[in-house]
Amino acid sequence: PIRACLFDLDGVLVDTAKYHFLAWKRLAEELGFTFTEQDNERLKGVSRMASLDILLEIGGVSLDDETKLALAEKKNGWYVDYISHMDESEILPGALTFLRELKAAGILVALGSASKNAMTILNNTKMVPYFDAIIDGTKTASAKPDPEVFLLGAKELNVSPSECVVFEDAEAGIEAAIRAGMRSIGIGSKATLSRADEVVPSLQEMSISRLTDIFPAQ
Ligand code: G16
Ligand code: MG
Repeated sequence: PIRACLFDLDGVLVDTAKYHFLAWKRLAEELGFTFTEQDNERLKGVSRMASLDILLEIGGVSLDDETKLALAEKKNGWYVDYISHMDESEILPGALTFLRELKAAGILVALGSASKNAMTILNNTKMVPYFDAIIDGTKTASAKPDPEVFLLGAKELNVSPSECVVFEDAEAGIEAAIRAGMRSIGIGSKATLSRADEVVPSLQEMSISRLTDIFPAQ
């Protein structure tokens, strides 16, 4: 049976990708090259330092580690400033309805995000009360596609991976779910999330009855 649902944050519950994009674009412009929305797709679900490496590769720039750390901090400063203005209106359609339905049914809920800023986002959007466990980038050593973030979630909820369903918008996140031995539902397009057990355009298409259709109890 399914006892727990684990949610990615950016791209599943909120659209913070647009703020990451604004901040990375600003950094790229300072460094003298352009960074497009299409380039930004490559950063989704990827950790901050790995994102910077991809950005620098796109710009054809190579820098030492100390400079890179300073640039990552600069980008994060801008990003933190953008997300400090977030509120409940930025929760993606269908997310709250589904979280409430899960809570009412006694299905456990965890966050599994790569972001070190997840708590700020959950606080500003008032989503904290929906979670039985919160695992974010401050608690993990290895980034997705490593399964660590989801395995820690299952551990904290006291459930086994086979009882968990992961909701993810990034390919690396689906891969992490598979490596964790969990079921997964992709949020977005079938083309990029082909390895997920099922793909839906948004959480608006999700409900417990849909979940049991996708994963019938054996
Ligand atoms: C999010 C975003 C990524 C971002 C990462 C780290 O992951 O999708 O673009 O680079 O977190 O964020 P921060 O710089 O705030 O630590 P997720 O796992 O919520 O999709
Ligand atoms: Mg994501």
